[in-house]
Amino acid sequence: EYGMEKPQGYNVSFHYNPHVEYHHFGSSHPMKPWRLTLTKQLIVAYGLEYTMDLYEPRPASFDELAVFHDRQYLNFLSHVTPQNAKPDDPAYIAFGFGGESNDCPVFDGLWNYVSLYGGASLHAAHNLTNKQSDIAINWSGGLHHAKKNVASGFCYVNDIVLAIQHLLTQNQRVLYIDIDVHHGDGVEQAFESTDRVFTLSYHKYGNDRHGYPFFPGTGNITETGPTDPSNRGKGHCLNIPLEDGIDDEQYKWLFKTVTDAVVQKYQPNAIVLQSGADSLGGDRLGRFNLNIKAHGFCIETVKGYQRPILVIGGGGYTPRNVARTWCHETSVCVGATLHDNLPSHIPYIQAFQGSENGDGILYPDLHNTKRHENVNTNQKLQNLVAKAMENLRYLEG
Ligand code: ZLM
Ligand code: CA
Ligand code: ZN
Repeated sequence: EYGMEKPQGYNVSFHYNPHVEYHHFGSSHPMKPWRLTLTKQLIVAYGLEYTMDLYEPRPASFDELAVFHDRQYLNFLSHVTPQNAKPDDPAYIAFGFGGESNDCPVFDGLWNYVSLYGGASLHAAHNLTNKQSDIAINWSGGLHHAKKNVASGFCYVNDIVLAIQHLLTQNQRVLYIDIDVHHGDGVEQAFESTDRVFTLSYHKYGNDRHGYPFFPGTGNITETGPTDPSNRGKGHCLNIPLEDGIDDEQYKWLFKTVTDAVVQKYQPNAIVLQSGADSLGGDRLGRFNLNIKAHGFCIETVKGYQRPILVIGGGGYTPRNVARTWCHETSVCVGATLHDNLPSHIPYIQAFQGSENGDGILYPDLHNTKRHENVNTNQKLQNLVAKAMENLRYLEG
């Protein structure tokens, strides 16, 4: 109906187990797995499912997750329930649960949820190493804050680290790029002592007017990995700290300038792209002013490097715009163009209708300086790029 044809050249695979949708972090928690339901509905409504190989991956096993995570931590994750949780237990707190924020609640089916998104990223990574796909997509993954034995920032298991570990069995160098509005600290930390992974994160950084840092509080331009010159990981990390309100033109320029330089100097054999949608304008937790096509420009740019790519989700707290963005980015991966009027036969079409919700179109204007004034000046961004280029000189040896 929409005239989709399989474009030449790219084999794209889509890795998704719909059971992830049925998990709830709690009624007012910002992380809503049903945003994946909306995403899948848009992808199906536009006919994109016929342009990709679709897989429904099995959950990752305990042993597969233990390639990165501590077994004691996984033991805890696999047994804890809302009924048996002991919030005063020191182990509970040490594993990142509890505390006043309740960022990482214990909910029903937690273990099932983490093994599903972990399994999907692992399956996607396998498809790349088997050369079955050029681009493998898992919108349910991208949980970049999880540490080997600590849950953090809505992330319990780090599917990205697991996927990169698998890619390293066949690739000498893997580049990790993170456009989520938060710093990709868990991935950076996991590979801080190797030169076989380069981590690059773009994010909001700095304190709010009450002096509280934007989560997780790390990722300044000066943080480039270990400082000890005998550590192989030295210089193999680049952080791009940004301020509130960055707009499309600034972000696109910055992303292309810096990422082009990293790819040219590091020469990765494979790329993992975390495409967190909380960097869009209008996100419930984010602070940027990006439109969907500017966010998608990052995927287009990375596709242009002609390396195997694992595309994964991440944050994104205004579900209708998460769905729009990831549908658009799926179309970018397969090389299709989508019309702006949403197909009418979408089950949850009301989520996209009305002036507050984007008027039934795929690309509503999300730029809103009333919500977040742009305090990034072009001069500040130029200075940032100059510092980034300076940091990259370390790669020349
Ligand atoms: N305060 N409920 C991004 C992870 C961001 C930690 C600041 C007290 C929330 C947030 C949870 C329902 C990714 C922090 C917060 C609140 C310490 C964060 C539960 C609202 C709610 O309503 C909420 C009771 C909750 C959490 C807001 N948490 C907003 N921002 C961050 C974590 C994850 O996008 O990067 C990848 C998926 N946490 O700022 C505090 C430090 C406690
Ligand atoms: Ca980021
Ligand atoms: Zn985020």
